[in-house]
Amino acid sequence: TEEIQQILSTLGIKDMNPSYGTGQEYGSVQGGTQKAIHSPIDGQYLATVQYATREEYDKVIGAAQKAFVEWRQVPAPKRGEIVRQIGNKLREYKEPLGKLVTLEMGKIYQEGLGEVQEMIDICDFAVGQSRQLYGKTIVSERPEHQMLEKYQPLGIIGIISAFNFPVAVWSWNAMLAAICGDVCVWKPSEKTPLCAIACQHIAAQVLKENNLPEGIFSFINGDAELGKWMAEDKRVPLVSATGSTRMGKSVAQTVAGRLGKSLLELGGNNAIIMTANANIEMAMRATLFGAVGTCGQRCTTTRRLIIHDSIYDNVKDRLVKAYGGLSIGNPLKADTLVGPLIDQEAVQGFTNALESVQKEGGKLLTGGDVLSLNGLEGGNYVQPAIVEAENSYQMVQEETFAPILYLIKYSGDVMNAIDIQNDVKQGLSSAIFSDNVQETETFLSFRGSDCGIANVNIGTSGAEIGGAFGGEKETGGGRESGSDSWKVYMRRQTNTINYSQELPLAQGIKFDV
Ligand code: UN1
Repeated sequence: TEEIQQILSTLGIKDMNPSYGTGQEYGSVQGGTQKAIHSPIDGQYLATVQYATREEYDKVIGAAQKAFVEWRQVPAPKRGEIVRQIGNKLREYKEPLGKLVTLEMGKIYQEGLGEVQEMIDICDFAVGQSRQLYGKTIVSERPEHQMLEKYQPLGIIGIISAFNFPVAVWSWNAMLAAICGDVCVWKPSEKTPLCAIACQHIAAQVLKENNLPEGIFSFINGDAELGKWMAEDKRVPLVSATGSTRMGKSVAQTVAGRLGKSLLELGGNNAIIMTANANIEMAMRATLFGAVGTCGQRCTTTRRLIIHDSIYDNVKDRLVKAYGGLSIGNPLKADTLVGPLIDQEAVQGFTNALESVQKEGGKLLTGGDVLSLNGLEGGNYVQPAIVEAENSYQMVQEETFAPILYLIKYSGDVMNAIDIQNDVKQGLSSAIFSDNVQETETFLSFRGSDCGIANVNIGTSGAEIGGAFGGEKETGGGRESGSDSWKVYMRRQTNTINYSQELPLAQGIKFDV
């Protein structure tokens, strides 16, 4: 608790009263449920936050609507300047914020810092993008006509984010939305509200320093009910939701019911293919990071390893050995590679999945224990597991948000491996390790990986922010972060301008009066 107090005060958060979260102008949150937050590291109490009531939610949306009218008038490069200042503050607060991520979410400190770095990077990206909200000019089929395409601000963007990337995913959405002229209302995961309070505080400080309304970036704590309010709310033209497929389906159906837009980045079931031509050394390192990094709680986590039969036993033995030497423990300690799971429910999910997959015929090769570590008895530690399995097993088809790696053997051609890789409901990230160009190009071709992310000789997780991030099938189809993802946050308009004195109709239609 002393540690958390120190971090919060370094971040300038004097009052842990969650009323802060919805912004000072709106008054305090008084009505809703209280929720105590405990660290997954050792179970220590961190703070208590309060959920907003429906009235308070409406107040925040009302203020966001007002802020939008002001913000959309600010020229996009000037909006970029605000995002630049946020990026600078994040640089300044990188260590305490990274540490807060570790304390509240449990990922190792290096990954906590890495997550803040993703925020800084997306700020830089958004600043550049703020001068590049390009539309096309289009030649008209009519004389002395001109056509063009414009991107206009959309309005309020609802952001629903997950516990596993408690700060970065907000920034991917919020920084792009901001340069597009939109305002954001953020519903962070119930499991990581403190990280959200810290980010909100940083954004609010910058707004205040620039005399801008705080409704440009808002946040509200709440549970699934709050998510439902947002999904149903016509005042929120776009809802961007990151998390489980179950949550995404419910949000998408509700948003679609009012013909709103949703941007979905949901579950993955990511595989690495290791062919007979793989550089095994590299593939092993990528697999380890992908499978046990963040304790298996990335949506890009490597969950399946599809290995050619000629190298299968070799890879299996080496992996089992490497798993034996993993340093599991306090994520704040420099030599720890695997921290805790987020909560006891996740630990239960891990053990249940292992039990089920063994009933289906899976063979547990290593790991699977629930650990009680000295001095960290209240933490949620597990021994990452490797299971020999078939792709068709029901458990292998599911995304279990925990460190379980399934080994699947294939034989013959690379197409056999690709078919296995694609034979799941999800379609987020995928990778192949091979030094054979026929194999790698096939993997990247129309009959190759069906995922939103397909990599060669690097693993499934740890994507750079410059690319569009997201996936196909039950992953939801949305793309966040880099490339042209910004377009989702704008409404697109086609303009036809006639600078002649005639009124020729399209398609040569005659309609003379
Ligand atoms: C997520 O798990 O929701 O590619 C995001 C990665 C990170 C982002 C993961 N850059 O693993």
